[in-house]
Amino acid sequence: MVSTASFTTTKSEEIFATAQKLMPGGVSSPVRAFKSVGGQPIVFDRVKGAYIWDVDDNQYIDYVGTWGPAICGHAHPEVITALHEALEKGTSFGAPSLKENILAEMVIEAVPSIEMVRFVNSGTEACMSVLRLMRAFTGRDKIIKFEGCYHGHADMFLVKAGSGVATLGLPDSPGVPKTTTRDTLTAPYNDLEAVKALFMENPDQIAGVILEPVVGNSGFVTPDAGFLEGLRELTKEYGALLVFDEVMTGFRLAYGGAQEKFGVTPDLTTLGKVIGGGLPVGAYGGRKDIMAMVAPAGPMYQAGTLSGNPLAMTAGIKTLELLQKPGTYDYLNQITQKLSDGLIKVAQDAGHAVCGGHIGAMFGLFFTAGPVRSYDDAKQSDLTKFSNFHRGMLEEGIYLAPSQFEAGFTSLAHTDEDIAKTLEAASKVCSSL
Ligand code: KE4
Repeated sequence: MVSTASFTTTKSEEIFATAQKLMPGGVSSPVRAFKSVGGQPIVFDRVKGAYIWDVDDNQYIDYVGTWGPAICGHAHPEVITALHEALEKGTSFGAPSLKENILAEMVIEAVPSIEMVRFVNSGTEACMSVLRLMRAFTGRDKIIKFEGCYHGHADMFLVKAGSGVATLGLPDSPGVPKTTTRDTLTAPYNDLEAVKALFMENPDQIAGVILEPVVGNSGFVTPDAGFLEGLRELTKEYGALLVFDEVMTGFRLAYGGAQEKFGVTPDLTTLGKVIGGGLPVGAYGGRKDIMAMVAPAGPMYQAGTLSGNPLAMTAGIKTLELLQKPGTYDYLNQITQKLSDGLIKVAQDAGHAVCGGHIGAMFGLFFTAGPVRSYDDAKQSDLTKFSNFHRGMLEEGIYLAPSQFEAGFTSLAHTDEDIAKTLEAASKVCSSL
């Protein structure tokens, strides 16, 4: 274990001790509790650019980026200014606003599959709504998801889910009736044969297939060549819908997300994180003929008090405007490649078995020789070594996602100097793992 004498977390410990009396596990979302990496969760005070400061005034280079939204860097001045202006007009109308049209046009313009979009308040809401839409449009009840993929915490998705469910090693969640997960079929990621078998075993019963086109919730796992294309063909062949959950990958792998990157267009897409620019936003969208089912245009009901609120729309609009600037994704790819290649090299140079990689502004690594093609592979990696690596990097001022079953995120604010500092820290930590 690496320890740096100057690193103290006194105030974090005090605040977190109180938090545990007030909120389950002391957190508003389980993965923040550091359960799988151990040690004292850090309580943070402020963020700016590529950095985050805790309540003990320790500064870290941040590769969590509030789990994806901070792709332009935290508290970007242009986002903050736009929000100040929007605030003068109030926080929520609960009625149509021009800002919804503007963000909707930007999303439709950017994402190949989206001809029409509905805004909601989180990725969970987006995924649970798109599931209802898949079933409404096809009249079929069953869905296929992949082991280790996470689509938010709605009941029907809590089957072999990734992210916090995997992090906490939960055998799925109590409180989810068997009747709600009876129609959720699962297959190993990258296993087209398993998907084909499910279609053959459940003829005319499967509404669709939903997946993370690049997985972030089993750790970073990429689709084999032909996997996404194969799913596109299988769903067409069996009259089912293909849904890309791009809550994490949307606007991060490319401006048009994974579907632009890989050239595979699903029928429906879910979004979140980046399109809210740090405020609560989710969205689902796709083919017009399908979206026409959504109330009040059609009979499928879905609603939300704060959906499309002008503050969240403002942050999303400004964030996407910043991402539209020429060279954005070349820069993100370049610095993330330098980081990812560098981390793997320093770990290997220190004698550790390691694999990983990046796409766009998303990266990950596993302490195993690999390859890691599925959740089962990910679970075989050295989780203890990851925990010690995480803690060591934290004490060196580098904040990585506190779970092996998460991905890492860079931003336009991360510089070559930040990457160099990160690799220097990683070299020191890996030599003492
Ligand atoms: P939210 O409800 O957390 O906004 O989105 C759910 C969701 C849906 N789909 C994908 C691919 C996602 O990654 C997520 C949420 N991601 C996690 C991190 N892996 C959010 C962090 C957390 O749960 O605290």
